[in-house]
Amino acid sequence: MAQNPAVNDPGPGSHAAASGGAGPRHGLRLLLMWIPLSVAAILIIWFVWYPHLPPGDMTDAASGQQFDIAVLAVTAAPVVIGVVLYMVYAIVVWRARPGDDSDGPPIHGHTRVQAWWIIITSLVVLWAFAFGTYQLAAPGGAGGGQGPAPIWPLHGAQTTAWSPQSNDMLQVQVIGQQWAFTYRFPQFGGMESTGLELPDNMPVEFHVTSLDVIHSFWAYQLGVKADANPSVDNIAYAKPRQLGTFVVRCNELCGIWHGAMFNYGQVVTPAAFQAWARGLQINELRAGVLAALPPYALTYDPTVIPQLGRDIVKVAGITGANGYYYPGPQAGTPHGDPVSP
Ligand SMILES: [Cu+2]
Repeated sequence: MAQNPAVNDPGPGSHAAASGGAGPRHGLRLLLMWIPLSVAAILIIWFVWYPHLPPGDMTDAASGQQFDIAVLAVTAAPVVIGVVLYMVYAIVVWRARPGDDSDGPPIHGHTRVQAWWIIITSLVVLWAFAFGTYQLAAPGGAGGGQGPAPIWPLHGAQTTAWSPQSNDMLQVQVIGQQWAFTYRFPQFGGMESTGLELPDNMPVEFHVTSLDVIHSFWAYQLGVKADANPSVDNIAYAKPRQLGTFVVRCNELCGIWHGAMFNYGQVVTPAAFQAWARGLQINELRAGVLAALPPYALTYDPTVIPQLGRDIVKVAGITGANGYYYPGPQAGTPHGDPVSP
């Protein structure tokens, strides 16, 4: 292998200049370019990008996620800029000139550079770990489903009758089934609705469950996402802080109409919410809906809900998983019939 002629002997290429003490101070040059680029990137991320980042700031959970993304982007930007800047600098300054077939200078370990490399990368990783772990817990589990016994609850008073004047926790049961979400409100007589309204500036406790397969309750603007499993009471929290409309989507492939499994919700004033919920409760009481619904429970087994009546189960096929949504093989449909009930 050809040896580079003496390293101190300025050759025709740039290698010698790069390694010698007499050449330009590349580290300083890179630093002087890296600092203003990083500062500019951080300012742009924080003041221009951050306010528009998903998922917005409609709830405490959503704005927490928005903050996390902005902080991690600010952390990552100087690293990305450093890598790209070094690559561009190397291509421009250290590339071999035409006709230069010599090897680069032999490079040995550099204790100080290696030590700083390990220290800085370790600090960045530890920061991301500590920040991410803390932000996962606050506020109230960051809008994620925590299972039936949350270890990061949101502050709020647990009551049997919800009132807009105090800090009462609103309990909302989210029921997923193929292919719709419905919502039950135990503090309003177990009333069930097809749309979701929430009171502004009040803590909300979602109890997410399913009647059949696994769905996922994803209220994007609320920053809430929780799996809906049959016979599991999955709890998630959020506290709205803005009036407006939000979308609820199923985020777990759950069958042929999964893509159509969405509806809309609204954050309204606490008084408007109370009027809406009470109105529905009274209507459902009058119409006999409350009496026909199964008693409010944290989970349901649709195959044993006596209130539905056997005829309904046979005809409409609302038994959920392994039920009549997908009738098994029969005469004429040897592979089952996933379409007609
Ligand atoms: Cu679904």
